[in-house]
Amino acid sequence: MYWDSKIETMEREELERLQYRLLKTLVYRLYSFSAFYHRRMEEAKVHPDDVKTLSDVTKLPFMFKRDLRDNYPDKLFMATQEDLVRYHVSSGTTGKPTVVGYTANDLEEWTVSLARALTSCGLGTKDVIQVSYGYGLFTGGLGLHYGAERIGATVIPTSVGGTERQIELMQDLGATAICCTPSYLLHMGEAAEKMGVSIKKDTKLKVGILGAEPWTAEMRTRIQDWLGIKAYDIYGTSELSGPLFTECTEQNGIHIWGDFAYTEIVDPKTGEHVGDGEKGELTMTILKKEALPIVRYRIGDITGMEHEVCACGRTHPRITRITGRVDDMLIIRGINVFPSQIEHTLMGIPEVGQHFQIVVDRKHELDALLVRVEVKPEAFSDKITDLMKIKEMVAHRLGAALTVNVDVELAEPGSLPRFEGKAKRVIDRRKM
Ligand code: DLL
Repeated sequence: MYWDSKIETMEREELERLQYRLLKTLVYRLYSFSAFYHRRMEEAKVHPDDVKTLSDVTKLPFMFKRDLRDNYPDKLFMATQEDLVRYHVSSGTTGKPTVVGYTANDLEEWTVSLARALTSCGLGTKDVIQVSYGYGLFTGGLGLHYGAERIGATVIPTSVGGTERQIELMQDLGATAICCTPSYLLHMGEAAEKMGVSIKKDTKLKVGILGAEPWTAEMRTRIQDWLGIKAYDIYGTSELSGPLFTECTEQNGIHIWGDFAYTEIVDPKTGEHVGDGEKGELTMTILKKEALPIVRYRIGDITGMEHEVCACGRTHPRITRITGRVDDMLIIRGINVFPSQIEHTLMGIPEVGQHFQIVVDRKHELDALLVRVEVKPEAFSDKITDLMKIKEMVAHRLGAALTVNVDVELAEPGSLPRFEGKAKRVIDRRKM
């Protein structure tokens, strides 16, 4: 159990005073000791003395992924190699990777954040936690490993892959929780069934800590019903340290520890703040990071923020489920389509399975959107007429939800790709 009631249930005003103190210290440190931030602040004509309240954070310049890439590998670091105790490297979907360095204090802050988060999911010393995120340069495995050990749980460090062995160990060692991507858990559930194992009936699994990729509320319902677990959303990015924040047992938004991060949601076009609850681009300042400070970092993920106190008693702000990335949006004949809208619609159709693929192409100079989706084994009868009806219905539902024409291909159960890490469901041939 890792429950810091003094911090986690702090009044909002008190938390904001603490954030202001941390921000002020950070800004002075950066202005004095970082050539990069000093130059950026001069360009923005802001001096640390101008930060007089927490809302003055908006005077500070934004930071983008390209700033990290342009300064590859370690030009933004504010710690010497002697002070660093670890590197993680994100592969990045495009361009150069980003390298993150950690001091011992950075690892400690990261571990505490996750220890609080896992506790808020009801986990503790009685739990056996299987960590099936990749161990290595990716932050998922090691991050959750240390967080889980800190709450006194017993860790099974399986990492990704070797799915049959994962299922055997889950049974033999009595795993009560699993940490992995939602798509890997779907794959594991199916692999277990092929081995004659029902995760719901034949294992002790009761909790999933699932994230590192977008997934919808409908997918959560399916996973929970199928596997008999409670599935919690976990969020983070390598630049912020790694996986950091989760929902609590209320499953009502991801708690962002305010003593760790100051969160803003901005309009991706104007950079202005949006209202409470409104969707925009997640922007974060990590208040205590030593080796690689992160200030007003435009993460690119789309979400909204709430400030109401959670029913669990925690007072820190919460963000809603990430619905996609600013750069994930597909523009189909001028209409904006997010992959999450497609998942949302598909998962509301009982005849289809959990696996799908989105293919965008250009045909006769026009964008064409194709959705391939597996049908459930029970719907995959030999009656062609039934399948035709399902196909038409899926195309109709998607067309209505997205307001663009969608071609649908029904795929046989088990025929679309499965993923051990982050799923790659979109193939945009226009970019190839
Ligand atoms: O994915 C860190 C992580 C590990 C998070 C394990 C959760 C669990 P990166 O590889 O740097 O770090 O990728 C970060 O993944 O900007 C989002 O676009 C996406 N992402 C992460 N968690 C979620 C989530 C890790 N819960 C990028 N929902 C982020 C939606 C997520 N997208």
